[in-house]
Amino acid sequence: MRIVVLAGGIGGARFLRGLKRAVPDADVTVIGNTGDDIHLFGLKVCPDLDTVMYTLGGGIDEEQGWGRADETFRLKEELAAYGVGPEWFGLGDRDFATHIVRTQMIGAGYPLSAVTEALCDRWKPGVRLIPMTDDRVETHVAVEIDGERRAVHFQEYWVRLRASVPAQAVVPVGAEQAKPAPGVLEAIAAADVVLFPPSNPVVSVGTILAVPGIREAIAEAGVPVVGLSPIVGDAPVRGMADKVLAAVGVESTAAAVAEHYGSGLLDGWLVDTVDAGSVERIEAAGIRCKAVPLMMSDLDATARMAREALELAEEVR
Ligand code: GDP
Ligand code: FO1
Ligand code: CA
Repeated sequence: MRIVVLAGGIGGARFLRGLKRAVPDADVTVIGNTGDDIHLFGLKVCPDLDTVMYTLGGGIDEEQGWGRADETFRLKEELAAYGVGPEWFGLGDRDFATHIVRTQMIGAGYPLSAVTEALCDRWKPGVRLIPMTDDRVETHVAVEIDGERRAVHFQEYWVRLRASVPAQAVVPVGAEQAKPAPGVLEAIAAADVVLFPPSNPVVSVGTILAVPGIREAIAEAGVPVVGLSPIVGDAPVRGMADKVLAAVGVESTAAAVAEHYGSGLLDGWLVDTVDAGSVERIEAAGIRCKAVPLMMSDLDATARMAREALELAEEVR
């Protein structure tokens, strides 16, 4: 079975681990979000691609969900001693190596998709990981600070400001001009099913869908498209997705997120059992819906979620 998954970082990566456990023989292509990418110290950092690569490759800091296990921060300390920041972004020594290799290869002329493939030669994530685009896309968030409206990089909004100021708009800068990376449209066209893991609907899945051609390819593939809600009990399970949902005028409920994607894109939607009361509303919007446990508390529970998603896909096929 050929499965295409549109993934952000932690939510996407953890779901993929369960999917691989549920269907070990499946041919999984992951289209990764690169809107979170940031250039720091002359290096290109791709948090969501790395989170997927490290999580599936066994290198992730399990508790934190991002960055490397067994990490140290000597380099960051030395940079800080020179007064060189930003001090609010924690790049570890092991992680730095990934960004150095990536930046060096990009400097030598390789596109990000080829670089990601090369990095995955080491990590062997067991899926094909393709960035949504080889072009530069950077999510910016419009905020008002001290009465002044300005746009900050997504990482500054998320990590430095901890989404503590209201987001007025979320803009994937460069997305309109971006082209899907080689293999993206081909994988979608060849897929048996497309899954939206419980990733952030705005700054993860939404950014991938903002690359012209991707949304259209999914709609035209004519295969079941099934998503899992990242919102459980009217709040994100972790992180601050409610803040960016508010910026696009969507309330933080499993039903509102399903309607935001819409029946033109989604065929099926899984909500958590605590949100069973919203199944009727979602089905009324033309999206087949089922309530099942959606907490990725361990690998078995996550594998059950993946099986439920694939079963729902069969029901709507
Ligand atoms: P990020 O790029 O690291 O923010 O990760 P993603 O965009 O892939 O996923 C973030 C989303 O995952 C958040 O909105 C969380 O609510 C959601 N999430 C995290 N853990 C769980 C879980 O156990 N169950 C569900 N349903 N959602 C989760
Ligand atoms: N998240 C944080 O909350 N603080 C950090 O210092 C931080 C550093 C970092 C470094 C590399 C990386 O791949 C991810 C990192 N993250 C950090 C996570 C990441 O910025 C965000 O959680 C996601 O991009 C949000 O979607
Ligand atoms: Ca992310």
